[in-house]
Amino acid sequence: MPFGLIKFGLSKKYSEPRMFRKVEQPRDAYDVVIIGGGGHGLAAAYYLANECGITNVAVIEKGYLGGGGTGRNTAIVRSNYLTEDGARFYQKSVELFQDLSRTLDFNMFYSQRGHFTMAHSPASLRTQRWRAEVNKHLGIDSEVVGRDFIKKMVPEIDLDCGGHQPPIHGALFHPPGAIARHDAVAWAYARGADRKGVDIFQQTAVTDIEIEGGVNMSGNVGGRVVGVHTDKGFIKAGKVLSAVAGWTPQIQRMVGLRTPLTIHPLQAMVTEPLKPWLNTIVVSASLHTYVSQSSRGELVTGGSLDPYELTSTRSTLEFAEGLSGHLMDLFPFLGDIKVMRQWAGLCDMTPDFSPIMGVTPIKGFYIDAGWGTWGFKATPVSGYAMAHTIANDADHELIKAFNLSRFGKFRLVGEKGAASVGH
Ligand code: PYC
Repeated sequence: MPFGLIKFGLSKKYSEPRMFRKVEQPRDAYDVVIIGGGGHGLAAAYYLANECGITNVAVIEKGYLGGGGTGRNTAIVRSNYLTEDGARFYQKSVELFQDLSRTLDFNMFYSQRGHFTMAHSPASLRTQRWRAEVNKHLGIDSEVVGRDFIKKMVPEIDLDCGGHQPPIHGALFHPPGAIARHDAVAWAYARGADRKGVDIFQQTAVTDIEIEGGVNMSGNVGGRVVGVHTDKGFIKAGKVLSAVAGWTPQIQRMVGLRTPLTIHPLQAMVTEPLKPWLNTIVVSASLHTYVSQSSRGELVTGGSLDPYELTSTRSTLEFAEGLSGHLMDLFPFLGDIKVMRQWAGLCDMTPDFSPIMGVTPIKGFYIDAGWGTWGFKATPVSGYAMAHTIANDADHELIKAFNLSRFGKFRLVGEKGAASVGH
């Protein structure tokens, strides 16, 4: 064992540095309480403190930081969306991601790889063309490419899928597509927020939210937030952000808000490490498969949503079998590779496949939800936009289209065609 390591381990002088302070007890009051210590909640805390000058902030997490959707995704970053609102929003996220390791002084292993969305039919190719046009209009690097280009970039792929599936006709290629180390994103935002004075509480549950006013005479939800009850006591706060993704229904019940969210598990798995061979991210929505190779050599891969509503992060053999079959349709030589781990995350699905963000009918209660299968890549921009929304008590320009009120006005932001995951 290297001498430096022994010295570090035994000496009090070299005690293990903590990434952030451990605050035992919340204060009586904060300006803002953020429910949820995942990437989104922590990023909102960081931008509130760093950009909006609001540092009297508490983040309340019932488990551990990044233990929900942040640590359970396949870490893909891209902005090749279908609608102008979606593409613009994710474009800002990619820009923030590209500089994030430097901004937060924390290596997130951000690795730009290029992202292929394979089209197995003329109809799918048409959708990819549409996406490419929207993307190009906004200055996002995306292009429809043919089979020769795909084969050159991914020589191992079987474009005919062994005859078991419809052949690949072409693809949408998005050079800025990237992967990152997902835990590091949560830790870096937590450390950044902590250094600005934000208090972070893990293993602390919000049990209720106190509203003054509440439901009015016409039965409409309203009133204003005055604080949150936790298992460590009541915390007074005039502004509360819910950033709990798959747990949003539990929080929305506390304030009497209705959303059209349904919760479904989404499963993923990693293989044993292999020598580097896959330099890009490969997605086939028709085969319900997406795969990239991590810096450790593991193939990180996932499938479609479980088709039933369930708030549980169990994983199934049926999923591993189904996904392995589709992976082998694309890359037949993977037949001998071992699967090392599999898991599930919770997806809070909206009818239009876009998030729900912004102010709500309850004054001081803000929502960041509807992350479905696309939440990790929005971590920086959701934090940034929610921080500005909370500070100004008005939806930030980038998220105006995603307000909960759109469902009552039939102004949906249809992004199903840009989802990587089969539904
Ligand atoms: O939206 O890029 C995506 C994605 C990949 C895996 C799950 N969602």
